[in-house]
Amino acid sequence: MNENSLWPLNASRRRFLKLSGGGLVIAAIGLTMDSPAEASDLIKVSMKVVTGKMIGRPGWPQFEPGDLKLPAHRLVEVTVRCFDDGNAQIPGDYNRVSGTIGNVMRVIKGTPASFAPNAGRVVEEVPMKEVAHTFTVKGKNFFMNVPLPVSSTVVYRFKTPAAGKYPWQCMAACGTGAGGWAGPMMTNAWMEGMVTVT
Ligand SMILES: [Cu+2]
Repeated sequence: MNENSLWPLNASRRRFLKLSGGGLVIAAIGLTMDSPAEASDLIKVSMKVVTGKMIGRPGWPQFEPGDLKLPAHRLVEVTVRCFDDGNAQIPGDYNRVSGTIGNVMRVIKGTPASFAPNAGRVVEEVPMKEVAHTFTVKGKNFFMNVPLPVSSTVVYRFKTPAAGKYPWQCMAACGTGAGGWAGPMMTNAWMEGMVTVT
C-alpha cells in the first residue's frame, strides 16, 4: 500500500497544542506490540475504547490496551475502535488531528470487525460535539493528538519518535466527578497511560 496515496503529507501545517489538565502519571508498561519480521514493514496496532458498562464498571470507559510499547523511528498504523456512543467536552483544538502522517486520520462509521482500506473518509478534525475521547501523546519533541468520534473506527499512521517514555492522556472529560476529570481520567491504563519507545 502506498503510504502517501492514503495519507497525504502536509508537513507545513504543524500545530503545537498546549496540554492542560494537570500532570501525567508515569507508571507500568503494558502490552508489547508484535514487531514484523522485516524492519521495513508497517507495524500495525489495534486498540479499542470500551464503555464502563461493557466492562462492568459504569462511568469508567477504558482504552485497551492502555500502554503501548513500540520500536523507535518506525511507521505505525493504529486502528482504534471506539465503542463509546457518548461525547465529552474537550478543550479547544483537541478536536484536531495532529502529529500523525499528514495530520490526518481515516474515520469509519461504527466499529466493524473489518473494512476496506479506503473505507470511510480522511479528516483533519472532528466536530467538537462528536468527540468521545482523544488519544493525546506528549513527550520530549513529540506531540500527537487523535480525537475519537463517538461509535466509530479511526485509522492513522505515525512515525515513532526516538526512544523514550511518552505519556498519553485522554483530553475529553469522560470521567467521573463534577468536571468529568476524575476516576478513569486519573487512572493509569484507563484514560491515561504510557507509550514506551525502545
Ligand atoms: Cu476519554
